[in-house]
Amino acid sequence: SRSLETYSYDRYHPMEEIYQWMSQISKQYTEVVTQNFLGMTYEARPMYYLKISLPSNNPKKIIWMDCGIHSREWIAPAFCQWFVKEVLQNYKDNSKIRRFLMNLDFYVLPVLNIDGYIYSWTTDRLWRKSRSSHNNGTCFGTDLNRNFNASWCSIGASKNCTDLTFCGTGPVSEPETKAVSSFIESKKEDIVCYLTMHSYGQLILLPYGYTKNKTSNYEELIQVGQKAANALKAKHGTNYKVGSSTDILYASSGSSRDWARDIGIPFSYTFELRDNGTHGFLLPEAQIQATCEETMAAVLSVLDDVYEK
Ligand code: ING
Ligand code: ZN
Repeated sequence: SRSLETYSYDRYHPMEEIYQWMSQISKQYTEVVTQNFLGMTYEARPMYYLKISLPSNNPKKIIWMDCGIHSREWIAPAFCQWFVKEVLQNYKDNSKIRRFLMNLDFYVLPVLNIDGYIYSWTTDRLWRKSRSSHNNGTCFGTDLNRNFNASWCSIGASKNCTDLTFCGTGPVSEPETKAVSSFIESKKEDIVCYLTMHSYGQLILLPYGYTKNKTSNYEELIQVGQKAANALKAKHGTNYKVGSSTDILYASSGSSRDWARDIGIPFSYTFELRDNGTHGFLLPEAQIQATCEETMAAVLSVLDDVYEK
């Protein structure tokens, strides 16, 4: 099959199609991509990440990217798929991508919150959280981006299940966050960059969200982020703001990005993709291509900087 070429990257896809896409591209590109089991979701669906890696004698560092921790932010999984497609289509001819792959492995988790993503397709388009059951089955969903072990539930998160930012019953109480945390923890010595894709707001956010304190490499994170925002704008003129979560968005605890920085991954960013609120989470399919093109430019810019360090 020619799934990589014929798949519609400018459309949103239900989870079943994303599962098929993952399995097909890993069969079509056996020499560079493998599909790997990460864990099970609350509703017992398998989570897989794609590892894109070329054989090389160099010791390689890892770039991690996850999409779809919040289910209604459909543009994020669309970007993870776009990113994989671009790398696979271009690594042979594009010297920059080839050079990255000689020195870096990409680990991509296209949909982190699979149960929520399916629910946003079948039942409630604006569902954000996971689908875990609480209070004797009367309340559903943990905000997985408040459930990581980074000053858990101290600020900008709620202990009430009926809230959108419910932090769960304890740090890393959810199977999805457990799967991601333990995998990243096991590879942390080699991971140089943690990227997590959200929408919307057109922001590149750096740590921290749970404190006003700055990370030790704050200036560098700002510089790399600002350069990425410039590369992004050069594509289609889209404006992004760059800064820490507390400075330019809001305070929040338990995010994957803050946790990744706290365990020692030097570069850790949240991308808030298009738009600025006109369509919000309901970004029209007509904007997928341009959004992915510009985001790709930004991510490549980050990789350029990360790779040189
Ligand atoms: N925004 C993110 C949220 O989880 C965020 C913003 C990211 C805050 C990372 C803190 C850390 O609320 C969306 N749109 O989900
Ligand atoms: Zn989000």
